[in-house]
Amino acid sequence: MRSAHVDSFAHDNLPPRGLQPEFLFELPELRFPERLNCAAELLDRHVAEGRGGRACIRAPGISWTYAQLQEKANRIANVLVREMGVLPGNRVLLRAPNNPMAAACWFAVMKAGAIAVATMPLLRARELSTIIDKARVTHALCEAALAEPLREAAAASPVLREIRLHGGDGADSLEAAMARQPEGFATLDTAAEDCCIFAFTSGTTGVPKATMHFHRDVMAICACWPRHVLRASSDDVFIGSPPLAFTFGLGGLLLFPMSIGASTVLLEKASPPLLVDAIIEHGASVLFTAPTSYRAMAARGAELRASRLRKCVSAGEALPAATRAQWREATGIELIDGIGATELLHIFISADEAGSRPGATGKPVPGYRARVVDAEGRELPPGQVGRLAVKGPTGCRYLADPRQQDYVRDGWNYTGDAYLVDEDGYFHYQARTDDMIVSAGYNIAAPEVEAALLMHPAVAECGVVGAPDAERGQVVKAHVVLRQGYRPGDALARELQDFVKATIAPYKYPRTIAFHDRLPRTETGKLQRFRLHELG
Ligand code: 3UK
Repeated sequence: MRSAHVDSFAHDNLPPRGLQPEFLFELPELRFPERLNCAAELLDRHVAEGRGGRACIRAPGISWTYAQLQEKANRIANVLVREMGVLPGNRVLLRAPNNPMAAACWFAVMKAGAIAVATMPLLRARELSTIIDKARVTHALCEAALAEPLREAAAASPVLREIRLHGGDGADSLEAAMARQPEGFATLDTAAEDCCIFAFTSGTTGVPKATMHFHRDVMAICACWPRHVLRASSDDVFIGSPPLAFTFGLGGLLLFPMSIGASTVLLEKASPPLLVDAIIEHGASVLFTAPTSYRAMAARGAELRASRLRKCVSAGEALPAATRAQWREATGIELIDGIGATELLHIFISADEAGSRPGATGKPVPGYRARVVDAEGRELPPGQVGRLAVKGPTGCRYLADPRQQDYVRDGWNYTGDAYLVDEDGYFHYQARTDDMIVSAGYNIAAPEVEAALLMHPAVAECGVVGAPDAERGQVVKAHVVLRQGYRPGDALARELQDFVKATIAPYKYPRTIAFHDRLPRTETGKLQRFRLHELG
């Protein structure tokens, strides 16, 4: 393989071959050429084949065609290469809310053969510093309104040379530089195995890990889940809440629509009420968001029934059966659940609307294999809970990180999830392996207790953890947010306890219940269980 990278940092820091997962390319659509640039495939190809006039990216007050996005990306790529001195293989940090310029910057980095390090808008200087140091970030493109923490982090970095701001004004803005540059740019002829993104894990605890992905990986995820499970069409309008810095959002809101010539709506703010408004206003038909957001949007089901919404994807957290039913009753739409991971880039177990089963995530996505194994890596029979192991065309490569050995063993990717497979080959999520509560010798999966609580009409949101207990080791504790019209108190706590006992095995019931106004969640919609422990 002849790399196009001049800066070999990524290549030099790949995990050793023996610690990398096995990669599978059995499907014909996964036989990629040796030379591949994902921007050529996802963007340039549409223009070259005469689809440049089609709508590509929409946002409040903005609508760009494929040709317009290409022109912006080309101009930015020229700024990167000619003005900022970005070399192929350099790391370019991206910091912006989901908006059209964020997408143009991402494609510019791909076109220049550099590596995009997208960051969550809410990160502060300290967190940005960790990322800049780890990824040896050399350059940054940043939304002006979010510049301050990045400037602070940059001041402490010997490697980060230049930050260019967009979305503000001034003679030194990215937009001013773009206007000086030509509208043409020859997308770099990269190797399929050249790195193009470092995606940091959204990890709820610990030092963040950087996952490394190739141009081929980006195209591989487009060829698997969207093509075989989602099956959207070029007339679909995609929309959703996950940040583009989260690979769930990058895939769902940018790569997948563009891989089929469809259009996407990028929203800087996508809280449940704003998301519903935007779905209606933009006539969106394919939605990506997390379970907690579906629960909050269900109240406006009647409006959504009258909209063009037709496909709804849930990921990031387990989808409780009650949430699936609530959404179907509210909107008439069956949710498409899928488990993905930053390490594997996108969804690898899922089910389409017709194949869905309440309480199950689904089956391995074509292109991937999955199994449930015991602590020694032996496959378990149906019905037994064990560790989830996955392999496919994408897989875990941590940037210079000893934790590679924990995630990849014998060629399989271990996601850290406890699962069981039923007799029909459906995979049922139980918990994160470290979220199993052990109470008086019983293993209790926190999400199972949460799913039961959510079936009670009083419960809007809940999070279950193991609280330390002298006698039982741990006891099940539930943190509950009530729906409007319900009052917290001992009577309701007892009612919820009895309800759980009648719904699942009685020993799993929460011995203590605390009521809250909201639960702590990450920017990606995940419950922060460690913070529930802190709530006491
Ligand atoms: C959990 C799920 C049950 C699971 C992601 C879609 O979430 C994504 O990536 P992260 O690296 O987290 C991975 C972990 O999150 N999880 C995700 N989806 C589900 N658990 N049911 C689900 N449907 O613990 C997994 O190991 O933040 C999701 C696409 C791309 C992604 N990066």
